[in-house]
Amino acid sequence: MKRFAFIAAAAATGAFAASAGEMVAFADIDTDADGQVTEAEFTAYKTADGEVTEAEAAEKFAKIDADYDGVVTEAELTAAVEAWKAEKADAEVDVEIDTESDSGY
Ligand SMILES: [Ca+2]
Ligand SMILES: [Ca+2]
Repeated sequence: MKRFAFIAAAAATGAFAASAGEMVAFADIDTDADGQVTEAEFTAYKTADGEVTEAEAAEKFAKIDADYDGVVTEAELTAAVEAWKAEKADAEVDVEIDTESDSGY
């Protein structure tokens, strides 16, 4: 029973870490607190847990840096997070629509 409790706790911690990763805090990424996130700061933040490679981080950074000036502002980050949320909401709606259309075939 103890072993089961430990596994459940570990799973819960993992789930929390995943959702915390999605709730991006600008200040956490902007390590020198100059109000701008450089690619180096972003890469260091994203690769810290070892789940994201430097190449993946660079790709994400390029997507967030909407005006391509090489730094991400808090506004750009917020916009990217909002876009991601909207995308996720759309995806959930699509799944529901797909499920219904599939039953029609
Ligand atoms: Ca910075
Ligand atoms: Ca920018």
